[in-house]
Amino acid sequence: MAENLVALLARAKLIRKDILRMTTEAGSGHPSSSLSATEVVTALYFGGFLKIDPKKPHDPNRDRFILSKGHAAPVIYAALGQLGFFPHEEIMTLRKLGSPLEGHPNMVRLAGVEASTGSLGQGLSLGVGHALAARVDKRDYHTYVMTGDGEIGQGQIWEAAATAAKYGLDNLTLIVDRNHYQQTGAAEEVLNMDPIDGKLTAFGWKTQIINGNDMGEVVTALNRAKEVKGRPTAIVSLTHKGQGILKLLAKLGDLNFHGKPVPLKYLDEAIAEVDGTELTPVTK
Ligand SMILES: Cc1ncc(C[n+]2csc(CCOP(=O)(O)OP(=O)(O)O)c2C)c(N)n1
Ligand SMILES: [Mg+2]
Repeated sequence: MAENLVALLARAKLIRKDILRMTTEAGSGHPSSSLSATEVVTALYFGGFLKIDPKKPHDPNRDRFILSKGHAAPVIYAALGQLGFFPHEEIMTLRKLGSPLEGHPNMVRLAGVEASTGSLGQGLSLGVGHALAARVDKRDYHTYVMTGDGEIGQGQIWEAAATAAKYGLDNLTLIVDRNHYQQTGAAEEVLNMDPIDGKLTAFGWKTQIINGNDMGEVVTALNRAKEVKGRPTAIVSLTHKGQGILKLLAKLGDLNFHGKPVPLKYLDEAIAEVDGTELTPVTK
């Protein structure tokens, strides 16, 4: 059942806290990349957009979400765990030997994961494949793909973008998580892909630019995306890497915080920031 806006905002907090706890427990992983994507992932999984059923994870009619920026796996593990695709407490096994919650999503090990990603640049091609398959099989499922803003420097993204436009894949939606950073620094300094919406428009896509950390804007954009006919649609989702714990990241002096878990001694502070509550000062 689709959650309303108030419930989605509360859900996003639960997702963020799961992301923080599981990566700190693992001692590795990519919380900041997961936190920027939280509103979009929350809206997709809990806002009534993805028609999926944890009891029938391989239903041929299910909608697909492909996390092309696979290093943000904790955000989908949090969503899948909260939906009951696996026992929720297993999120704490992230990256442990034998756990199906691998550092990058593995579709063979975990039901609900649509694609094994992590080698950046491949997810949009996989999405084009699913969208074309839907047409061939006469099924009306929708395929969503999320890439990073650094990731779109990969050439394969643009082969897929051209192919999606060629076939007029209106059952495909790309979300670019425009958090302004990639692994080694500012995304536009490593390889400037601006204007992202202009490039996609030139390739034949319908585009929207939104504040991707505003749940209301995300829900509106996803609704609009479903209405587009005759061409694929993209949402350039302007976000903050580490959204939810930006005060802590500023204090730690690293607003990218790429591939770093929050150290255990800061975990309570991070969770309090997500909750919007102040930690009770420790009195001596
Ligand atoms: C093909 C490939 N090259 C390099 C990497 C290493 N790598 C992992 S995350 C990352 C940065 C990705 O940045 P972005 O797409 O902006 O995602 P963000 O973490 O900012 O959400 C890189 C280069 C990779 N996973 N795959
Ligand atoms: Mg980025």
